[in-house]
Amino acid sequence: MTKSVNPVSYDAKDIQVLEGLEAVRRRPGMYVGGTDIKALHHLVYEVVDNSIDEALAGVCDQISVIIHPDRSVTVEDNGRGIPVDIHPQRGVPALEVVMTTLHAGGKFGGGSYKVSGGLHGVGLSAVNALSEWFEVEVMREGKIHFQRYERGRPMAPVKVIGKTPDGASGTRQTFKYDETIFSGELDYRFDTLVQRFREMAFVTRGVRIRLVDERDDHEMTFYFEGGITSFVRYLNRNREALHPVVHVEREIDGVTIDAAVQYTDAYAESVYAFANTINTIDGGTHLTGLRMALTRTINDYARRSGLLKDNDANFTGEDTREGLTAIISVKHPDPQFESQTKVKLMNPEVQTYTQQVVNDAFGTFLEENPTAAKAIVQKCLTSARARDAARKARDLVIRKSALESLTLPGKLADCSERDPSKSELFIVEGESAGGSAKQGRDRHFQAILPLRGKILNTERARLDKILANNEVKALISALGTGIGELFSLEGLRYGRVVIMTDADVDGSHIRTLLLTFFFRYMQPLIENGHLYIAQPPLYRIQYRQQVRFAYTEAERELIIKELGVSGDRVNLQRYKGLGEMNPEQLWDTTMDPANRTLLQVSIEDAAAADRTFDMLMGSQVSPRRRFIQTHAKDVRNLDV
Ligand code: 0RA
Repeated sequence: MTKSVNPVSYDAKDIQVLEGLEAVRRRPGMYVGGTDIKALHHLVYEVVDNSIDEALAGVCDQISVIIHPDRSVTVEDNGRGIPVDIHPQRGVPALEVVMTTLHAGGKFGGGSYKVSGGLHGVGLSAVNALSEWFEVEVMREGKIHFQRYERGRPMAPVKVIGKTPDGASGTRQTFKYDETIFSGELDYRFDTLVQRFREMAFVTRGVRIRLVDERDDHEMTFYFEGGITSFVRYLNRNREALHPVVHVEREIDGVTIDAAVQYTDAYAESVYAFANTINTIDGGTHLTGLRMALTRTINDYARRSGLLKDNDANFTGEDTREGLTAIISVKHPDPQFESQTKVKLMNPEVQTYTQQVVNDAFGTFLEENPTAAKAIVQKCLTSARARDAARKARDLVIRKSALESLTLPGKLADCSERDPSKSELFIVEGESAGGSAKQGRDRHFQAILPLRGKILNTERARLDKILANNEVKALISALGTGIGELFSLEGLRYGRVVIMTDADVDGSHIRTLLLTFFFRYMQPLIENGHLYIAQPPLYRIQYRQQVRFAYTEAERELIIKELGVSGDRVNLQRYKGLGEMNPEQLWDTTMDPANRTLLQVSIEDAAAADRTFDMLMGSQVSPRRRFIQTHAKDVRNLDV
């Protein structure tokens, strides 16, 4: 490294800062997990996490996130504002320290700063380093302070640019990710952000999170007065509850335990665990604590009340989970996670605390509400009896499907390539789309499996019913892997499995069902990157001899602009389904490896679909219909 010969501008600390930011830019993977679309969303989460921390501290109740058309993002809160007083060691405003020093967060403003996040917790400085530009406005003590950074470096000292309205305070941050670092066709996905902010709003009671998408003028606001009690009601809105939501919130040793529990008449379990507002999809000690407490209190109650007789066995954990909907959300000053990608909370003390808190609250609830308690125990009894029978039936189906997979289904249009690493299977919905796909494909390496209509439109679909479904059986046979415990990648006949459905509500419903199926029965297929979603275009745009395809609304406008004619002189066709495309168009736009875009499905995508599926299934028909209709104009909402 060359020595700095400039005596005025840099001292040792500044050099450290620049080296820190340079390290982030050189190895973004270490700080935000990569340079792909997921990492891009992490930038937003990181910035929002800081505002959520203000909300958790009880000094902020409004957060706005705005996605601008130029792909910059604004995050605004009405918290106390990032401190701007001069930092004693560094001699610059604290704001600048936060923005330029790695992991600066915990080091000032009291040890308790930074509760949310924690998974990535890399701080604003990492986002700053990875942004082409980053502007901060702080409203504090009557003044508006401003600073702009480019690629992590301040362009000028913090400057006062105005007065705040009476008593107002807060922070507004706008940043544009650096396109030299995050490359490729990247853009924010509204639905991905919606999912995250909805959850954050649920587990941070009283905060209002507004998400605005200026790209297509569309916004959503999340505010849940009841916190996770609202969350449980929301999850159960299509189910019959056996009792009101049981809620408890308590702090032990600086750890806040927030739990909400409600049993329903459904079969499935819907339990979600959060640590510092992050959805810990792999669970952890908080989830274990919750489950153990429920099993234990229900067993205790059932014994004491004589509902379980002396020679009856205790309920197992599984018995007490059928029909259970619950949220466990903990806030921990020092969360330990299993690893970067697997989201699992490891702090051992959290299990003890959670168990204690839920034991007390749920035990008391059962004692004081005998009618509800009896209904819950009854449910567990039924579940225990059904479990043996169900397990036997299910094993039979799994074994049978393994046998049946020896014969290929009749409607599979197979390819000639036998090497799985070179072949692809398109799962296509509907007869006409299946026809186009069969004609349009390259039969050397592309196989087509058409599925008929709503493959699994079963209310409260039980696992064995799903597996017995003919369409699903065909799918299992075509893949050659078996399912469940008998799944093996060795038998996989196609290296790429592509779900190709219409861009409408039915299409996204079927996609959700398929993703759920793969998530539950063929997880290794997803984990090993074999599952994809095809991206058919939304529009065909023709002007004289030129034909172009647009995959998003924004792209449609861009193309029309590029063609240099007014919108009404082009011939615009909106594809309502794959079946409307002729075979050549389907090949050109969606199937040809040289032109197409495939979305690789991650395990998080599939888990999210599984949750959506959970919401789609319910015992009452009309609310389910309502869910689908409310989202009908926003198809991408199901496109998790
Ligand atoms: C450190 C200390 C204090 C507030 C913050 C940071 C803070 C950070 C961010 C980031 C986005 N919005 C924010 N709002 C506040 C507390 C300062 C005090 O005691 O007044």
